[in-house]
Amino acid sequence: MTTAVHELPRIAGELERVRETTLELLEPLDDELLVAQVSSIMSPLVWDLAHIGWFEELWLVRRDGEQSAIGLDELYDAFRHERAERSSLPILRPAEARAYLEGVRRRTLEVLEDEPRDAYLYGLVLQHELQHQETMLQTVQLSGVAYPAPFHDDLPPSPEPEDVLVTAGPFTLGTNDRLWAYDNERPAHVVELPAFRIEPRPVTNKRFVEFIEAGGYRKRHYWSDDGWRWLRAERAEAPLYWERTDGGWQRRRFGQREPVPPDEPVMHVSFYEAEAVSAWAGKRLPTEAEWEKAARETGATLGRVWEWTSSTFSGYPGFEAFPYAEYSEVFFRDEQRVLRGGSWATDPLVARITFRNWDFPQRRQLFSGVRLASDA
Ligand code: AVJ
Ligand code: FE
Repeated sequence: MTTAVHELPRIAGELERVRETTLELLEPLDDELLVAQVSSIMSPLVWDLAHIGWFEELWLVRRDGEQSAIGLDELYDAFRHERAERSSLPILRPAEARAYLEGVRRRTLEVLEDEPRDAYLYGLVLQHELQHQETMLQTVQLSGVAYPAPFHDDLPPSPEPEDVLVTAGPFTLGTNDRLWAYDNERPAHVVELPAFRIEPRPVTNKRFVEFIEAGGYRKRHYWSDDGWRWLRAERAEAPLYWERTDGGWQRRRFGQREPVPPDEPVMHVSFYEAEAVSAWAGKRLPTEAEWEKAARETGATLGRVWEWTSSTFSGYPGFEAFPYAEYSEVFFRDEQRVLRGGSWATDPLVARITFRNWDFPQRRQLFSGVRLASDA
């Protein structure tokens, strides 16, 4: 799919918009934080930054098989080194990384003008940068530094929801779109589901506190075997960043302590906690097929928190890796759980109904919450 001339201004505009957001996101942070290994499960922020440029160079500038000019493949190919090792590699310093991104961008725009690459490659690179923005915000939150928390007041209160019935019958899961969709969203295929019920909104903090006060973190029967093992090892008593005080539950959000806002969706819960709160409510997690059908037929509230589903990450029937197996295929493993919907930190270019996110079930640094389903 080559790029039509009339598409060029939109592509150039999106490249600029997304880059501005990346730089704005890092702007308030000093170099010391940018190079720090904040957590063993995250890259140093300056690695994410240069990796964004490296990925752009790979897909939008370099010719097939061409090496990166200054040997950056060894440093910025995500499969060469674990995240925890990256701060001890000779990675670019913040000023060098910024200069590298600028240089790549200059060449990207030249190529775009002279001999544009296939349109989907621009979509790939834009979405890649946006996904790393969300990853970087997770790292900033983990670091605990004071940071102008974005979008905080945009979350409207969500009153406790009623169930919505989704009637039995076939629907189309996934898409055949080849412009914006990732390989793991294809091919579209018909799935037949029994009727089920699903809540129209994610579980709120207020409801999650009820779960905690009901002994949710102490009662074995709410937890799966793996979940209970995780709970014992982690000694979790509440979502990540929460703390019980004399004045009630507080949380740390981008360096600020604040009372947990009762009407916001609960955030920073693992898959295991999502399962447990479901069991406490007498419900269950939706499968990702149920999630997508409900989103199509009932109009979901996308973009508040990522929602854990009960599905493990795998290829749809007829899946073909494209354009590289390391985006999705190497993660098709039973231990990876699918999350759907998108969080407040997810750009609309990424948060589409068919988009599939995934992570290990124990992860809580994600802006992750939970929505409850049940059999009809
Ligand atoms: C889709 C968020 C799981 O961060 O591992 C970024 C996105 N892939 N660079 C990840 C991704 C390659 C991916 N997730
Ligand atoms: Fe990446």
